Amino acid sequence: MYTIDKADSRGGVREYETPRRHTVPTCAGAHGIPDTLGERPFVLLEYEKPPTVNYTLSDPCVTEKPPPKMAPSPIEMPMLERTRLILVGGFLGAGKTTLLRRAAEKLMASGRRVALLANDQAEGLVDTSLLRETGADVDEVGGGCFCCRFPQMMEAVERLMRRSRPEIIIAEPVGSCTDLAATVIRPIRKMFGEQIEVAPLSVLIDVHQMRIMQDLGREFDKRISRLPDSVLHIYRTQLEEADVVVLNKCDLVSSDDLVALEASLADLLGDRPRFAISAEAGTGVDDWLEAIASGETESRTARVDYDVYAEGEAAMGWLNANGTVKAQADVDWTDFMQRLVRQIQADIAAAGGVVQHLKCFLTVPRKGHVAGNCIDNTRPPVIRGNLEPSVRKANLLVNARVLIASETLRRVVVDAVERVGADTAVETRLNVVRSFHPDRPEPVHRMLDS
Ligand SMILES: Nc1nc2c(ncn2[C@@H]2O[C@H](COP(=O)(O)OP(=O)(O)O)[C@@H](O)[C@H]2O)c(=O)[nH]1
Ligand SMILES: [Mg+2]
Repeated sequence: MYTIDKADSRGGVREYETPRRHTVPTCAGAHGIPDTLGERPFVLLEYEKPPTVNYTLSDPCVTEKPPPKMAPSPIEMPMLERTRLILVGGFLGAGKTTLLRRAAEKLMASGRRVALLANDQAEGLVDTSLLRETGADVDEVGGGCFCCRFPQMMEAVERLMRRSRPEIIIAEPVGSCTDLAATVIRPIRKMFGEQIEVAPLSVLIDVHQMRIMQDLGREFDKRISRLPDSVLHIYRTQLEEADVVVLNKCDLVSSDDLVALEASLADLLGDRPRFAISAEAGTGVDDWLEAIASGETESRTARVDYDVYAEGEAAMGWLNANGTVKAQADVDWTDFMQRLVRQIQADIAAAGGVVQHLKCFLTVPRKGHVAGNCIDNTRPPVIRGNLEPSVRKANLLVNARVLIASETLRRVVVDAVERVGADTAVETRLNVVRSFHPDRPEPVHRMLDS
């Protein structure tokens, strides 16, 4: 049980119930900031009484954006006194980033100030680049999930609040992360409740992932899903703590299939609010936004077994790489991206891996981008965006989350990038390649009581 008393806030030793029970000394002063933050300023983390953040137009840190020229609001949302934090969880590839983009566009078109927060186990995120294209202010927490990097998350929230004074911040936790209610939502409500209001927790599951859950419900042969039980534990606990469940990619199934999938969701979740949407097409997104526009999260505690959760995360090889591509002549960059994603996907399958999410991104600042995505070993990649054939140099990002050994993943990606370069007469260079297995989740806080 988490307790906080006056002795804590005067710099004593606070005990947290974390997966591996340990004590966290609040030696960085009354703020409880882990030593790793050193002397860096951190305004929001006041435990006893969070300071009221009064931003004025004369505040030199505030960049006042011109009011958006927008159509009248189609989204019904009350005026907000506190910054509203909308967390959108869900497994890798469920469509969180796509939904964040869509939601930000809609809210900004309604005249709302919106900021977005991405999160990953390492830096160099495709998602951050994609989110920036909405025109919203974007920040990123790298190097670990929100729960294990809670102070960094709140630093990023503060940066966003100072930079663009958002009414709404939409945040996307790492797709393999669960137990958000206990490790992120309750700590925020407890420590920053005066400034931040946490919306009902939305958890996305796409129609393919829902089929896996549906089949498991029918005691279907688990091997078909090719997912270890530890990974399915993450799927289950993510849904368990959801206030609102969003079934995404409904454009990919027939209306009969959709009825069946929704019925399975109802079996799993009882009468919890559910939405069937297509984040890509925008269908159903307004209804979801209106539903989470008011009210606060119930913060339900999921029954997370940290040993199994850690095993599920560690089953995944994680790779973030960045580099450049250069061409001497015109190149069809969409075709290049198609080949690149297909090659990596095929090589991963040949090496015995199972793709959870593979994202590649080619970008030329202010000129455009091409993004390639695939979420399993077999479905063809989805390619979006455009780069003119005359582009001679672009930046390349590769993010891969795969059930495979991280060293194998590294070799596969490096070789595939080189091979596709050679086949297309494009000079490819990877400057930084980080590949690893996520560490055991060690949340900074874990509050099991509402
Ligand atoms: N058909 C379809 N594809 C979608 C939809 N939403 C997302 N996607 C695709 O699913 C893939 C993963 O999406 P992304 O937003 O990156 O997932 P995340 O890992 O949860 O952030 C991408 O190829 C998206 O284009 C949708 O509503 N319909
Ligand atoms: Mg994402």
